[in-house]
Amino acid sequence: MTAGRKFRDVLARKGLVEAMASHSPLSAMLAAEAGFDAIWASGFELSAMYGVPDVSVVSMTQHLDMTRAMADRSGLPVVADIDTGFGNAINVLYAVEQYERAGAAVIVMEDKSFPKVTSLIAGGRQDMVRIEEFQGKIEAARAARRDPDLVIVARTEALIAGLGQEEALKRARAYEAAGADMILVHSKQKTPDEIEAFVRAWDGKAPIALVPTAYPQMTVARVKELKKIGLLIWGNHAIRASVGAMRATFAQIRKEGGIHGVESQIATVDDVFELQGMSAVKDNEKRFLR
Ligand code: SPV
Ligand code: MG
Repeated sequence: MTAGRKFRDVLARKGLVEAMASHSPLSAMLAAEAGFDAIWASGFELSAMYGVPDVSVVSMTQHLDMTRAMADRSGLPVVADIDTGFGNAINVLYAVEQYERAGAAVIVMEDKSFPKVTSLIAGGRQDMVRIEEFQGKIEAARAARRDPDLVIVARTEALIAGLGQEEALKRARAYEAAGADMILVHSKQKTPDEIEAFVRAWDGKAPIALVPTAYPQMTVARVKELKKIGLLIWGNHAIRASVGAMRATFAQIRKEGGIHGVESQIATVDDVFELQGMSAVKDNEKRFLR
């Protein structure tokens, strides 16, 4: 079964796919262990992992390699955040071919111009491409997929750019007309109002994807009440959890002059061995090493 088919099956069965952000194969494995349906191969998380801003600095190759490794290790469908598609429609043709081969189930492409600026930053430059240009990019994505089940998500940044609901709806309708399977609408409002108004006004057939980072009051239960949502992305909680945990641990070791105090608070070495599959290594040593 292809990755895209697997994603579509979960969507059909559950009505809502819940994806957790990841920046590494290990974080993707932990998301799978926690019971999420899919992995969000977040550009923000990977950029942060490299210690650089999410402004098209991380290359397609870096993100693609991580997508492949996360799909391989987690076994979950991966929702690949390909930002602007790394250029124009010609770049999109190449990118989609590569991401499908890397095992991505879903491709999310946003209607900002390359190089992009991260969406949630206060006062960020949020330059958009023309609607017709983005329709060409969606058509290129559709033309490049070999598997008809690979899900193409068009993400509009109209609300992020402050262009308002009418522009967001106009773009979403145009992107659905160009063949997008799903529409992601992003907002940085501190409450769900803006997004809920959009969802109520949405008159298309395509399900909506949300990333409620800025408006954490949006729970799974509330999303289900909205009916039209097909994909819920917890956008950056793997990297933020890591930053918090590492900071606290490092500070405590410095303060206490040793590692004795943190011992009971962090994962055991055996726990990490288990994640790495060391028990299988031991079994295989018995079987094959002579
Ligand atoms: C990401 O996680 O890379 C996203 C979501 O695109 S956001 O950072 O909120 O734009
Ligand atoms: Mg992103």
